[in-house]
Amino acid sequence: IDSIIPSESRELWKKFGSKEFNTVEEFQASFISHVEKTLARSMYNCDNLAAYQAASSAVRDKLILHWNKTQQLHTAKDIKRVYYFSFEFLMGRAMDNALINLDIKDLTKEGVNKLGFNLEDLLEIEPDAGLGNGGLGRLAACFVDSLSTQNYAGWGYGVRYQYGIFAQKIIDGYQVETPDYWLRFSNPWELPRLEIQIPVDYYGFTQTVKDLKTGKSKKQWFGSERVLAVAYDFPVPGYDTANVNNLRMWSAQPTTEFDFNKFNQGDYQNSVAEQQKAESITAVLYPNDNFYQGKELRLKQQYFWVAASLHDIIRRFIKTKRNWSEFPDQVAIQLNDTHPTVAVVELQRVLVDIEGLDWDTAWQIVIKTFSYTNHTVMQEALEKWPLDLFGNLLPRHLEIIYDINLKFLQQVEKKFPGDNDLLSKVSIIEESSPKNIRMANLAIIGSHRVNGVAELHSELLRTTLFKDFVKVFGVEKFTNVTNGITPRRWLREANPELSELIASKLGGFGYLTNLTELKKLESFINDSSFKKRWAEIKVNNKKRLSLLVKNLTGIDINPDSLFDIQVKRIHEYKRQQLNIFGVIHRYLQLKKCKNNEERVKLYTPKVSIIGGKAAPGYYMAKTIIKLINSVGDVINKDPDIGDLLKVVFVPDYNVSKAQIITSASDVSEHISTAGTEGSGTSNMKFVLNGGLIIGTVDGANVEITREIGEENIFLFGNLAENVEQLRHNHKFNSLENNIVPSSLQEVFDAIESNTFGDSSEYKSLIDSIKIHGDYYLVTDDFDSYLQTQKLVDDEFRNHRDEWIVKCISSVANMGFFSSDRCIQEYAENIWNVEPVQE
Ligand code: GPQ
Repeated sequence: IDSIIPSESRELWKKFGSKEFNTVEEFQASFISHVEKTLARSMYNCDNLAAYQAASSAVRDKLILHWNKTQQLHTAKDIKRVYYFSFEFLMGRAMDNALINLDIKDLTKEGVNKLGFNLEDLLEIEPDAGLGNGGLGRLAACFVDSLSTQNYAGWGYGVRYQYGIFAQKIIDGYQVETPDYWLRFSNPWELPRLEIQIPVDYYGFTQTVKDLKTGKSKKQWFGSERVLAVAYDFPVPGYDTANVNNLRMWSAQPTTEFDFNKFNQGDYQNSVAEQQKAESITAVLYPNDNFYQGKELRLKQQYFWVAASLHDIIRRFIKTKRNWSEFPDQVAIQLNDTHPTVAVVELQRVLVDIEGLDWDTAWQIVIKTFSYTNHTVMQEALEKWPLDLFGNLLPRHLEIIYDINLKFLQQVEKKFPGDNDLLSKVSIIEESSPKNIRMANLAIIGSHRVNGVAELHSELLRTTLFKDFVKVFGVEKFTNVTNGITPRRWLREANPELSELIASKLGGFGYLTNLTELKKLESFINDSSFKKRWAEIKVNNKKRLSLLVKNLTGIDINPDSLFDIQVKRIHEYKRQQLNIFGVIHRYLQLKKCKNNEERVKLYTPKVSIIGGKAAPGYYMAKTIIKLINSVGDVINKDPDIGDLLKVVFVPDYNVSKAQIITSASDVSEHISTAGTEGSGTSNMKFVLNGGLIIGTVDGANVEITREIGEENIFLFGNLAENVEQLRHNHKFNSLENNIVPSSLQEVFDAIESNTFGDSSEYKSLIDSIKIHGDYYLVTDDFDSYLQTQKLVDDEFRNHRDEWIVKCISSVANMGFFSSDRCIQEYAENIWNVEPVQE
């Protein structure tokens, strides 16, 4: 590798090169050195926060050494790298994960213990890196873990938001958002690369200029506002490997250039204030999930991140002194949803306007470089930028989009002469007023592969949302990669006892990197001591959750009850309303019983646990949260009910809480209207941790069923293929023409008679079902849902041994859902990259 250090000096470098700690004592030395020198403290004023920071810094140092070696190896091997462009990385906490992946947890525990600290307490101090909304951001986090673990040269590129997803407080039953200023203490897990400063321009105008080299005229963009993108690197350790990849996050900074105009007019104060505005670009994560909101600042964020990332990648490529045609042999870029799609245009701009390639050559490079993942078929989530807004902020990019579109539509016209309907559907420009730029169309046209995130979802893409593109490009361009989860965080870290039990049976932790090995658990299905231990662990995990619930809400729950959990973003399509209506129905039935004896005879004691954030502007989702809390308030203090039914809303659901919650379910709910959930990934987490699921035939539930067997899952509800017809039928709903089943009507009656407080708060929720078409088919699925809940109760109460067998045999068949498998599929079928071996 090139270096400015003369060869005779290199021996010295090697001699004094840093050594990583490998023993308890070496860790302690590093820890104390950080307390004293990094933190400027001593044993006399080292509190838990300082101890957390010192321990993290010690571990971080070790990671950095691995990181350096990894980057040297990748550069020396001169291999193709993959870059995962994601607007969100929902990483959660870093420390415990690093300890596990580096296999130094025991060592660190002992190390801090002898110095007077408790490791578990220190781990609790770390704030979550909540740089994402939900499944999409968490998927990106699982993917970078798998990229590292499987020795790929794979970087993530993202945005270093100063405020991640808001913290949720529940006050009087309502969601209240408070800012998540996660960087309030220095963050040991990031490396500021303040010297990596990439200028990003906005606004301005375009002009035809003469190229000095070629003498030809070409278009050029002159931006009128400039900010700097500064790199912050988050090392991503693999498990059981020295491979440490990089997650590079960009932060916006003002340029050091002056606004001379203002300065000359003596307005120094304002010239500085203007510059200060740059920082707002990466100030806050937009808190919407599965919903598009066309705000200029968001487009600014997107271009900022994408321009900086591409610039970084191109700089790295240029160092290899290759011909541009080799760019796609060195670089694969995955677009995580359409958020980074402007990258397609930016690369074309750089190649044509700056590097001087001809249009067609450049465009072939672009297409070979990019591929695109779609995560939803829901219309309200699709990004469509108003043309004027876009053209004002990025005038040259708009021109390039016009050219891309023109050439594309000419090809389509050639293949399908006169099919104007097709042309208007596949056009990047939506001829509405005002006109819009359809980012999904641009992403498809600019990529060589497009994938959905579960089989059903990918099939729906091919037959509905993207069917016109299938006509144009052929079906091979549209593929599926079913989502997965990292078993390191979601089993080893989230469920230490179960992961150890499994390791004891499978001969070690090898299964964590080869998850299909879980299959061998099937041979223990009749081993009664194994089953006993399995059940014990579940109870332990339920106790751990009970403690968390008590701390967060003051509610006492009984770990012997059936724990029924639904945690995910609150959304009408995910149907938390169906869940809470079911809870109310159960409550009403309990109240109808003659006496306690009858109640106890008929009902399985159950705790309904629901958690998740609503987008701050999503009124209906917030109404659902309020209803859940109000129902809980009534039921939890009803002396007739006692332990037979408890309702808990877990406030501020996030990754670190998920790590306690996922191992504690008996059943979890994944009950979206069929055809609406792209994949779902928490369904996989719950089953992997020995919980059963109650679900609709939607997203990855379908493949979970295929893998674990129909007998091990509680499916209910209408199928995706019937949804359109059912919705159509609802068009004629009205108060007169009532389609609400009597079971649900009973629930509505209870709400409307103020059983759970002022019913006017819930009017819009009930109206959306009763008179506004019930778009999410609550009425159609309610009775089927209740029946299935009955089945769950019965199995849990009367067939506990079979229940445990179901759980074990499900876990045994979950190997497919490792995110390692996803990454292998992407690597082979989409990126064309291979793992790097020393
Ligand atoms: N997903 Cl479009 C999000 O979390 N946010 C979004 O804005 C969009 C999708 C989810 C999707 O709803 C889940 O079904 C998937 O499992 C997840 O992406 C990862 O693919």
